[in-house]
Amino acid sequence: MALRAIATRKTLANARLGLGFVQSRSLQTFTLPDLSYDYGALEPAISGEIMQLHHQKHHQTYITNYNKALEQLQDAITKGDAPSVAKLQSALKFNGGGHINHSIFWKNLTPVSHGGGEPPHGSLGWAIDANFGSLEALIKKMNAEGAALQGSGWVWLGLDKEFKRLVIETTPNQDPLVTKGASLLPLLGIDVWEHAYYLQYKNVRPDYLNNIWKVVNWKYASEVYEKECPTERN
Ligand code: MN3
Repeated sequence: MALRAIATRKTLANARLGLGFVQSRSLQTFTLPDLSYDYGALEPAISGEIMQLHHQKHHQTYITNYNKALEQLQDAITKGDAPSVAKLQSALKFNGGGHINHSIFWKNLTPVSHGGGEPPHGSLGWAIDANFGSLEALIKKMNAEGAALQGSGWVWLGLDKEFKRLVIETTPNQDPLVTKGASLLPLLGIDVWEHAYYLQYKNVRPDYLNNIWKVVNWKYASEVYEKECPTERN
């Protein structure tokens, strides 16, 4: 995730700590991560127009509003303004979640020429078979849950780090997977907001869900899984 440390605009002149100096604090803000492929490279599964708007406009807006909320949060904390701290929580969850989720989503996709849609090899492939019966069964289940999700949200393949098992979950709005459990690690997230498919698929979310698997980057999901559940070598 792109991180940038900037000095806050306000030098915290009233944050004297009784030690005779003024503590200068910095605020970490976020920037739009680059994609590792061109906007049009996922066609025909996802159009270049969708990818460009989704990345440059939608994701950027979550980041802009997240940074704003973080700045306001720091301000409110400095002032001991508890009501403002409480009021900011929903903006932090929504925009911070939007940034977290989209940063994962871009890595979950890759052009066919770079292995998009190639089934996972190794331990993630075995875990999928053990948990769901087959990759086809997993896809069917995620598509069904994604299609049934009311309004906007995400459908996830996650790893429960505590029990070392795979789970399928959905989250509403921009809630990140961790809101469903602290031990849940996202391997693959599919954005089912209309902005992710409407320009190409109109109201037919199931067609978008069927086609997105052609550009899913299972290599990324496998790497995240392997890191958490290293293959035992005999
Ligand atoms: Mn989106």
